[in-house]
Amino acid sequence: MQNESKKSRGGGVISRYRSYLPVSETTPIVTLGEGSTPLVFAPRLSERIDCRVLVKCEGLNPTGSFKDRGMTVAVSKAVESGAQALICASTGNTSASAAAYAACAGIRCAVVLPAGKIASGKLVQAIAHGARIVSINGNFDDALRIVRELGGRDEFAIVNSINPDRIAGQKTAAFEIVDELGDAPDIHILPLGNAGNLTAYTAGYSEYKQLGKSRRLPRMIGIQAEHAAPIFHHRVIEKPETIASAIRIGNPASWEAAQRAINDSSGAVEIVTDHEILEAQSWLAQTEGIFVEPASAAPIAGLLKLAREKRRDLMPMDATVVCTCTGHGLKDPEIVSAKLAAPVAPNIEAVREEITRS
Ligand code: AN7
Repeated sequence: MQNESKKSRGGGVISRYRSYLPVSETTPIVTLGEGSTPLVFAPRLSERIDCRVLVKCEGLNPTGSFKDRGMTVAVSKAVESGAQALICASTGNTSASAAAYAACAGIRCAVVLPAGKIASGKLVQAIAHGARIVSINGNFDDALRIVRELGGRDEFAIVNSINPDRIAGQKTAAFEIVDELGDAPDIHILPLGNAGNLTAYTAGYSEYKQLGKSRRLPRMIGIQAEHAAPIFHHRVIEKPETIASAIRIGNPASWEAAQRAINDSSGAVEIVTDHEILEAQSWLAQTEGIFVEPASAAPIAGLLKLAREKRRDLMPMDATVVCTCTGHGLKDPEIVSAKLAAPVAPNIEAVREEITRS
């Protein structure tokens, strides 16, 4: 009975793509049923940029971000190797995911976070799942440096994307897209923080092409926030700043691999301002009905900018474009709730006036 209930739990990316992942018959699978996320056609966005745009809604994973795909593999492997605790640095989503998968596995989890820079939804998740939270007076890059040292020294398994099992799990998003479309898209666009996800998609698309499951490799386009754009500027940014706290990163761990993937695919790195990110977030929510967190609105802002600048070299008319929206809008409620108007008097006139106010 117990075995049966374990077997039927979730599904998830390991059960869907087992032969492509570094697991064996004996690996204990830790899953929350991640993956198989919707790939949604976005008609108004398509019209605005004269391409066929599909949004991969990664906010619909169990903890609300793409991190779960990598976490199921990394945590399963960590448990297999006997780890008693996980550790990660995070701008928020990795810690939320690690905390949930550690709880599922029945092991401890410690997360090292830049104090005051984690969106409230993500912080609440880490607390709810019982992680040990250590806030530092530093940024994400400082946190990752500390975690690298601690992980090497103590009994912790590091579950940041410097762990290759994370990248292996995340490449399943590219498999899903090809399986659904019958080929890879012409262009794939996504936010760039530590650059692990762009590296993972590239690995997934390449593997499928080698196996003859697709005919082409997409042009990979990464979007960074203007003041947190080390890859765009080709230099470490000591004090990165952006409203999109998930990608507030100045020294990406997968920098070289991502740069190579972008070059090899005739891709590009572009930057967008915080204002453009917030505009894109609100526009996507109000015209397509898709609510994503600010970091995930960055590639939408990037698409709109490329269209505005008529960059047909990068984005030819009628190309099929997949945009990964990496995290759910509910992760960062403060960004939006500030727009709420003040309460009015409890009578019909006041309510009607408020409704019809332009
Ligand atoms: C919503 O959680 O780095 O380029 O510590 O949460 O693969 O780093 C999150 C990154 C994009 C960037 N969108 O992806 C963390 C963390 C969202 C994110 C990224 C992140 P990578």
